[in-house]
Amino acid sequence: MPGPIERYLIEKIKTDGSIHITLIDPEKVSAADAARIAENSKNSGTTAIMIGGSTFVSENHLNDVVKAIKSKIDLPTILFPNNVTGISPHADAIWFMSLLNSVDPYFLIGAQILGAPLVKKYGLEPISMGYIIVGDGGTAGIVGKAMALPYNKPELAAFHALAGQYLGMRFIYLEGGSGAANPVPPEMIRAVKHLIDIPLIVGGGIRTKEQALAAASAGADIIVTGNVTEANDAKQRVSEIICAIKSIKA
Ligand code: 1GP
Repeated sequence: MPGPIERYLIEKIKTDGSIHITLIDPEKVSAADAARIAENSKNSGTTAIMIGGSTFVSENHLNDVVKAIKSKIDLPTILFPNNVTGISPHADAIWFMSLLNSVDPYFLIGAQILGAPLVKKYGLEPISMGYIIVGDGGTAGIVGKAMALPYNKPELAAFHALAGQYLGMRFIYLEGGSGAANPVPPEMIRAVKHLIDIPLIVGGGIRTKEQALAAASAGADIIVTGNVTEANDAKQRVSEIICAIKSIKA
């Protein structure tokens, strides 16, 4: 049964069309900076805050970051773990994810087996998600030992996504890699969306309203931005991105 955070996301997608989620990488920011970024993003109209990063390992700092964010804003906090060290008892929910194109069983099911009892103990809401790394894959691709799917093979991404749906996953995430030179191309988003019936998350390298609009128009239900949210002119750029994706439904 979907929990309250999942129902909130689905409801938002229903009313707004495409929605935006802010990703905060605890490795890159202090707890105070994370809280400031989250507050600015909330003011710009973001829907939720995701917390995680590919090479992040300090559980203490993760706890501080989540607590600081929660003390400032009331948006849902969703963990985006790279490993079992990415689990904090202070968050609301966790993407309970499997890296579908990893060649290492640890990232397919090993970390999940170790993490599941912690998720239960902490009372976190698990939201099942199939994670697919595409393009050059960036750090996430290297750490997760993914066979990154080339941008010119959209059908491969679609087959992975459909397999995830058939395995019971309730969201699919197409990941271009944080800071990717080129975001996931609209043709790939379209091909995946055409085959699946569950919400599609797209992130990695989205820096402009034009890129966000292209992704949302191609079928992305959730647009994730990380780097842009930490930029000096973040307030304006995140607001523009959110306005752009909302304009599709309007
Ligand atoms: C990375 O998809 C996210 O996991 C966000 O990427 O930092 O490039 O926005 P950016």
